[in-house]
Amino acid sequence: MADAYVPPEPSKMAIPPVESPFVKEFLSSSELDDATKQQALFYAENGYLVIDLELPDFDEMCERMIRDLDEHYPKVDVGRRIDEAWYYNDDVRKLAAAPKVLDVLQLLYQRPAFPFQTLNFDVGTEQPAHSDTIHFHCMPRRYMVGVWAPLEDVDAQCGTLFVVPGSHKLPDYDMSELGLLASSDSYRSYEDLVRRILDVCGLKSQIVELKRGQAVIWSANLFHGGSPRLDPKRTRHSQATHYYFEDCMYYMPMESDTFGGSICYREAIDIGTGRMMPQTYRGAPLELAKQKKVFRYPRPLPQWVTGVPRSLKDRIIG
Ligand SMILES: O=C(O)CCC(=O)C(=O)O
Repeated sequence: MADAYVPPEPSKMAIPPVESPFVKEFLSSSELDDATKQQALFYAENGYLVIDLELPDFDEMCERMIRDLDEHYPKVDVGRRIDEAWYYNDDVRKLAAAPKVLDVLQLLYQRPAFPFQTLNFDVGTEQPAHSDTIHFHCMPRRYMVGVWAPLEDVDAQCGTLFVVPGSHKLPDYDMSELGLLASSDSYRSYEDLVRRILDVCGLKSQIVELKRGQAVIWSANLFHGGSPRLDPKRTRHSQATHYYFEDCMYYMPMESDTFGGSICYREAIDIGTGRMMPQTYRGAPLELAKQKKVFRYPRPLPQWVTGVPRSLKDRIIG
């Protein structure tokens, strides 16, 4: 006799609970308090959430970061930013690993999150709308978020961040779906298409005005960017940190032809602990050292980074 049919269990799906069609079901059966459930529902609907960071001595920390990072900004007018300042700046690392952020992400995604990448800015980027899933993604999908924390109060005048509420529900397009080559040369066309997609879907951007000490979390596929700098004399000191969740495989969509079988995997270091994170695909370990194409962090890594496979230590890949 055939085994009795066992109906599938939505909580076992490889979709973050807060991004799942069953989000209301998950929340009603969870033990979260009502205020947290409301926040989770807001995030599920809109794709972003403003939180208080609750970091001690944050004013002093921000002033120190602004001062110490100054010499590291490239001397260019457009696209000025510092990649991976956590290599040498402890405050950047501390902000990236803020316990409150990790707690909220655990509540929303029901998995441990870890910061793997930072960007610091001294002025607004005026960057057109984009989804981070075009830059770095993972399998299962959408286990990635961005968190943006201003180091000073920010508003429309300084070109604060904007988000496009609800846009996270669009497909997480890759370059081939958009009819483009998977290459950074296609990025301008990607931005043009995104603008037209958001327009035709009637999705409107909204600026995020924040006080120092607050941060905005956005989901993997939420479209966002930098609003125009209405007062070009204003600074906009800020840090964007990107987070992955454990037990995933991490990769670089713009360097990959996923269905053509060419995937550019990426290293993922937990900036908080300094551990090179293990990766899995459908529960089985994924060995980066055996992959053809791997995006690596710039070498040399800080000495406190651990768990780097020997074969990855001196190989130039990607
Ligand atoms: O800071 C900004 O204006 C944009 C940041 C951003 O798009 C990102 O970090 O993904």
